[in-house]
Amino acid sequence: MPESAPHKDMPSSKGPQHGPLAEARQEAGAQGAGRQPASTKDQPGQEKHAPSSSGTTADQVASLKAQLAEPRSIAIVTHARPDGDAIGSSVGLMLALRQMGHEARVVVPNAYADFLAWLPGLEGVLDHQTQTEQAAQIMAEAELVFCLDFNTPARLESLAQRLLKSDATRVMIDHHRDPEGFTRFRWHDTGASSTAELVYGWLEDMGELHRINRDVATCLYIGMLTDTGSFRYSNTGPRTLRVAAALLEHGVDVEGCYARIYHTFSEDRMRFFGHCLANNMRIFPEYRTGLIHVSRAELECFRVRTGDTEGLVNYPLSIQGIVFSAFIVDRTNLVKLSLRSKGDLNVDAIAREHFSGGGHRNASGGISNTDLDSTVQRFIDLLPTVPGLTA
Ligand SMILES: [Mn+2]
Repeated sequence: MPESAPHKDMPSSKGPQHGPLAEARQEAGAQGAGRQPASTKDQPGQEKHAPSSSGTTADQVASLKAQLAEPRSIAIVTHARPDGDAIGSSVGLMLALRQMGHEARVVVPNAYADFLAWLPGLEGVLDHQTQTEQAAQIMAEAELVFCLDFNTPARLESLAQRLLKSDATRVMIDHHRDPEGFTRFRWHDTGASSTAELVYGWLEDMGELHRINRDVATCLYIGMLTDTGSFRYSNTGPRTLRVAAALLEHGVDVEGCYARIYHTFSEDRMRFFGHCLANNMRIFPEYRTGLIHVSRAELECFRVRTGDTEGLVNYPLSIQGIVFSAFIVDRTNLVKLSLRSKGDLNVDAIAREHFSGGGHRNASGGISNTDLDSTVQRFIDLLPTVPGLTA
């Protein structure tokens, strides 16, 4: 994903994890999950001393330590269409668990993006969609299942049933709001930048920080880098940078990591962005709004591939004074909208009310059943009605 990727600019929220809402949520990720105290409800012994920022109790730490005192078969699962944090935290944990003497594999519901394909340890990842039998076997044999970067089994899609069927001990490590109670153990902190940051905390709690080597550090660093938009979103806290610093002590190649994640445009994609910005962007200063529209013919002309439009919606927000941005694209059978805002402007409400969608306050998505031109016009017509837009 590009540097400008919208992914993580918003708080996460609960609700059904499918349809346009889920898509917007997926786009929005977990950034800004809010620096709130970790939820400790449903946790055994929550009144006891909490040794870590995740609200995990000393009892929980001791109990899990005891379970890991002998070699175990461990599966690590993470959410569908896994992003940098999902893969980085999962593979980083897998490599650390292996060094602790366990047999560990990562099972993903479906494919991760190409820009992650260089990470160390990926040979330990099974794709439940394409390697179903092997993945099923790992899930069936696992004594423990670590659930990383998601808080409801629904985010596992087709893999969810395998998780719920297994009688393995489940451990959640996550930073999304309102976790469901489907795990025995929980390392959960909405104030953490990323699940990768929490995996570091987990290793700390377990007394296993010495397992971190350059590969583990690189995986965890990628999780932190991508979930914080390169350490620039509001979820970047003092601890985030302290943990990142500790990872750098292990020799993470900062420049190389950045380039492998963000300097990944094809020439087609770069020219497509240029075309959109030069020819398809409309700015409405009186409404502090920018809009980019793309037709199906243009998608074909620039050989735009899945994921190539990602991040484009953020560009108008870089114009001084613009607080509201829309990307409207004519996909096969459907016109789709991505909405972004800065500050208090609630694009979740706009998407819900006008475009059968939703998401977060500053990042949402929706759909339109009319054609591209009339959708664009409808969007422009609603600007005067949006509270707080006129300066
Ligand atoms: Mn995350």
